[in-house]
Amino acid sequence: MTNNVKNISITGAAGNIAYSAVFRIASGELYGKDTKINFKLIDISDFEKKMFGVKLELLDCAFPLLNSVEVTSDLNKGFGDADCIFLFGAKPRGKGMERKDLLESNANIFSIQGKAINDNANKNVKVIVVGNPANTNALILSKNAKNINPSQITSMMRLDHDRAKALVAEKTGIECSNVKNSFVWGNHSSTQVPDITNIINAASGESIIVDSDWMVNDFIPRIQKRGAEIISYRGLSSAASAANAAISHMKDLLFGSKDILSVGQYSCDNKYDIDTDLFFSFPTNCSEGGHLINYDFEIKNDLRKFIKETERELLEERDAIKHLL
Ligand code: NAX
Repeated sequence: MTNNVKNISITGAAGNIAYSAVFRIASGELYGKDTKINFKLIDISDFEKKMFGVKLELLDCAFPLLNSVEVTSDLNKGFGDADCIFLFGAKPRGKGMERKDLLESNANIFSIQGKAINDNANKNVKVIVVGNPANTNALILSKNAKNINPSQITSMMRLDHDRAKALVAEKTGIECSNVKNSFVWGNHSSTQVPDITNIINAASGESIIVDSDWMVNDFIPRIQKRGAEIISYRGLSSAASAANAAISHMKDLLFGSKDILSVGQYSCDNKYDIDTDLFFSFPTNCSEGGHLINYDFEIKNDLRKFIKETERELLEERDAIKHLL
């Protein structure tokens, strides 16, 4: 049996996305069938009992690769020696809560978590921020994890990316896996800009020409509001698809991918005239080892004005929490 062991920390471990993710990770979907896993499940102390239930279910699966499961609300323990971290936990918007209050309470959570990751995680740790507002939470986290290179911290845009690909596949009849060079710019919010002006059919190598009316009037708003559409049918927000996206995102960061991906990342040296101190989604390719390479796509069809709008929203979010940076 294998001697490889990885430590995986997960916040929001009593929540819905975590419940869809942990069993898949424990079965070997992230690190493969040759690596054992130590899980550290983290949530607030009120939910330790619920996390304990998740631990029991994990044990009941008798996964050959699952080495240990620890349940904790102590961040120093929870992030100890972590090789990779999924940050699903976040405070939801409560009744009567202003957007600014939501930003601020999450900023507090992510500044504390940033320090704990900095002090306790493996120095090569990879971190994905999923809890909303994911991009601004990632910025706060990064500012507080002073010894961790910002490129090791990313925010999740993969669900938006996969949604866009799937909708193009449905519209054109081309298999999903053959839709290439589709990606999403900006914030994980309703201002995000899904961009399908460069797509190709990998089977034929030919460009896929989409109707620009459909793109602007149907496709872009549908992707921007897809989260709300799911809630309107399920009564709950996306969980299994979000877990799937988080696992795919982390796997690509760990092992590399030749595809163009959408990754929320520190904008410090971007080529697109976006403010250089944000977490922003760019079209990206990951080398093995997770080095992020921004691609030089031309911005077409007036998408520039939408991209400026999503940047403006991120600047406003940053302004609202600037005292915590
Ligand atoms: P749930 O409400 O089911 O679970 C959230 C969990 O986080 C709860 O158990 C809560 O106790 C925990 N939590 C809160 N504060 C914490 C803290 N300080 N430390 C540790 N845990 C803490 O939400 P779920 O459906 O799992 O969604 C999790 C987050 O993902 C939400 O913020 C949601 O908005 C966000 N999403 C982000 C997506 C993205 O693409 N970036 C898509 C899916 C999802 O909407």
